[in-house]
Amino acid sequence: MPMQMGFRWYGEGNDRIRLSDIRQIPGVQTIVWALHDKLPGEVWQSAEIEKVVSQIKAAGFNADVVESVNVHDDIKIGLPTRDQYIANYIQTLRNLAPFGVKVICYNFMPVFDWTRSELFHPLEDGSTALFYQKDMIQDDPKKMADYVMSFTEKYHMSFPGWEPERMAKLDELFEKYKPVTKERLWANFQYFLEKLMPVCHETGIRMAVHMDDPPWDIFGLPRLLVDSESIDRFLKMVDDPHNCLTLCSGSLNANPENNVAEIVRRHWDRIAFAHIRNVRHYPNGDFSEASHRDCDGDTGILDILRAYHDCGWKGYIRPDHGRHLWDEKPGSVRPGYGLYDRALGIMYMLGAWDLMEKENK
Ligand code: CS2
Ligand code: MN
Repeated sequence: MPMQMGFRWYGEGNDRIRLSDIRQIPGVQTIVWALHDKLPGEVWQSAEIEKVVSQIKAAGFNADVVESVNVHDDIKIGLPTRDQYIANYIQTLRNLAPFGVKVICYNFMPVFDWTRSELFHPLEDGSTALFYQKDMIQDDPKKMADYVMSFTEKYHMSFPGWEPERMAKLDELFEKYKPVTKERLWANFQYFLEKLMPVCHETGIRMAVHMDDPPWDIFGLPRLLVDSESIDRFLKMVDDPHNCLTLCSGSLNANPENNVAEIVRRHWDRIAFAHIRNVRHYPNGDFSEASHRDCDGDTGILDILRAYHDCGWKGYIRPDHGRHLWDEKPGSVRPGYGLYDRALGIMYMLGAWDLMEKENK
């Protein structure tokens, strides 16, 4: 099977974008989905899975990739309760497999998923994009969480990894993470994955960890998947073809030292899922997200696509965050997940890909 283009969809009633809209973007085969009302640690029931998968299939797509089945904090912290949460996670995998799910994207970041200081930062062309102002994300996690939560309240829109239920207990969560050094977190990660591998072998599901975003420690919380060395360590730690990566170009390239194309060439056979996102750096360490066009950012999108193509890579790929364009405004669009810029991103990626295919013939 060749590379498969995907599009992330938040589900009926939870996403203004309809499957029929996505159908009109050339080349999309896979809907990247999740049960977004599930809290980390809850079992996804077959009937709930069936409902969403049947909508996806009826619209003419496959439902091969789930993003994300979130990992409960107790597993990351390594509390005795983790075994029950791991058992629940395994049950979710077993429930997903009969519906043809092949890849699970997840992350292992303490407390927060992606972190930004601004969700609708104005760009020169009149669009807006997610923005990271370095000096805003230093010592006060509350301020940032309040900013994201005020958005959630105002627009009745919650984000995966930013569940209000968890954010309400931020102090408690930070307290629980206190003993979790970087090495402990690695050990807890290994424990989790080793428990999962047998069920991955049984079901064929590949676990694909997302890179940490941004790829450095924030608010004193350790982050693991931040560069080439840590990716090597991760893949060796559980050296199993079912232990894979979601290689997110924009997350990694938030640190301009990271060369994503090089990582693709080294580990393409362990990359189950590729996120393509472009980032523009400012000299003071701030960064903004950008269109997928290579020259609009500093991520090296064309080199990355060429690396995947050269390696004969056959995984799932999707445009990651895009800018908000035209009528996409706070309240009408999920930050980073508008229709237009991601659709443009797909056309850009497929344009480059088709040309490389043609040249190879
Ligand atoms: C996503 C991540 O929006 C994004 O940046 O790529 O939030 C991703 O879904 C999670 O980290 C995976 O668990
Ligand atoms: Mn990503």
